[in-house]
Amino acid sequence: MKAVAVVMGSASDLTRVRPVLECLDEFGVPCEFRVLSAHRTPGEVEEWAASLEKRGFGVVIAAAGWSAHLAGVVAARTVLPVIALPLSGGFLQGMEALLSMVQMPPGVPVAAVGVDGAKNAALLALEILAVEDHLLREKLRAFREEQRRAVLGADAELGRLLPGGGEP
Ligand code: RP5
Repeated sequence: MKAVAVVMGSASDLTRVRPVLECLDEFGVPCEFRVLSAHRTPGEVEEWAASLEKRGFGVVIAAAGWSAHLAGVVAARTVLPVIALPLSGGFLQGMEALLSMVQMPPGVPVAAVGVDGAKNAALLALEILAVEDHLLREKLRAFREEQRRAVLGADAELGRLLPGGGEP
């Protein structure tokens, strides 16, 4: 099974990034997790990103806040798919990070999820790995089914509790 490489720009990002690690762990998918900054440790980011493909990683998640160029810098050094996770916490509540990430100039793309969309970043990474991993695909299908049941359970429960709720 290929692994997921996860990087965040600062230790101060951990609270918002933790759901990535929890989700990958729930699915039993290995990951490497680093704190590296595009502007404070540019050499190390480049070296790390350039090493990923030959070390068996299949996809990268790069999380950062403020004017977030980490995902783009990582993408510049690898042809592995890079998922950009913009984080809130900056002056513009994550809008600056979102735009920095989603508006990559043509030629070196990153796939951006929503602000603080850590769980979606992890799920998207899993879906990318699942293209070549039948077992992981089955786990993702089971997860979707769990969600379906949870919504239908809530629907039935509210139908019992509230006037007008539930099926006629
Ligand atoms: C970004 O700058 C980091 O991803 C973090 O979100 C933000 C602030 O970093 P610290 O000053 O808290 O280290 O590079």
